[in-house]
Amino acid sequence: MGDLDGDGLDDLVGIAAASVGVESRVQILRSTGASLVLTGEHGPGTDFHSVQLVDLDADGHLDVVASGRGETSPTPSVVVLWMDGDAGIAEVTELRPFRYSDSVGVGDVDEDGFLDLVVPDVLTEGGALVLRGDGARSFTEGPVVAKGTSVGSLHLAELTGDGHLDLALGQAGSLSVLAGDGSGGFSETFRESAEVSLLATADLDHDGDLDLLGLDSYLMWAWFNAGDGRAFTASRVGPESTTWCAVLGDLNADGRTDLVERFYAAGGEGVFLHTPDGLVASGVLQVSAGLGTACSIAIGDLDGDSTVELVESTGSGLVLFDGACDE
Ligand SMILES: [Ca+2]
Ligand SMILES: [Ca+2]
Ligand SMILES: [Ca+2]
Ligand SMILES: [Ca+2]
Repeated sequence: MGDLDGDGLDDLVGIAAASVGVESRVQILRSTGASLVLTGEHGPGTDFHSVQLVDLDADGHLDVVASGRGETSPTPSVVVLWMDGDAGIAEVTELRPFRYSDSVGVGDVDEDGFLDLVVPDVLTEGGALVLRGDGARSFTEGPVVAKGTSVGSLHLAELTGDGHLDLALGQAGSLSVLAGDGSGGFSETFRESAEVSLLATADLDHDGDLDLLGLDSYLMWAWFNAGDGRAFTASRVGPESTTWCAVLGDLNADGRTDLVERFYAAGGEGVFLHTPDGLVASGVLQVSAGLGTACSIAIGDLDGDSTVELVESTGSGLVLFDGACDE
């Protein structure tokens, strides 16, 4: 979610999931405060799995980075929708095909003032490819990080405390952290055995550094940063149940990151809310049957009441939890 038209209300960018014979589409849904109106659509064309909203060309309007896993379709699996500031699509850039490219890192890794992309690239050389942005809607292929490895999940964040963006990689059989040098290069500072997907970062223990969060064998783990990105302490968080997806956000406006998980539960599937203070579980927000295995949760303020809403895609529609997250 993000404010695409500058009216102060968060708008929604979603993925209309693929079905048999139909590929997925990215849909732009503008919030009027009372309802959501479809204002743009891209696709079908690839199996989109995730979207990110970021102003890539620095024109003051949020743009959309949509990415897919590239498993069912060899078509471009990373697409940038350049938005017009009124929740419409002004221009589309389709990058070349990747595979498992649903987690795209966005940040200025070479510190030239323009945002860059880092994309897992199992299809060609392995590792993750740096795509340097020029601020004018085009990208130049840069170095391949961790060449030859199978990267399934990736997250770009400052983990080492030196001000340069670093990379966390969920590779086949390992979790690793690579320190960025500020010019687009990365070198490994940490590695341990794990099979991590859905990598994310947040300061989970409120000690001033970003920690790692991810799924290992469908269970949520946190890796607490010692501060320099070289040592992390692994700790289980969340329900002892298969988790499909998760999202981080500040649900109760206390300035601390909360975690919402979609997980398998007896009688259906649940949405689990972690409150702050060391990720102590606060319990099940909702358990309902028939949510399906499609995985999409978003947090934002759709109606402008200054409390966030939690939106769940059910595969057949959207479920909205409005301001339901006070402790
Ligand atoms: Ca923009
Ligand atoms: Ca850059
Ligand atoms: Ca760093
Ligand atoms: Ca921390």
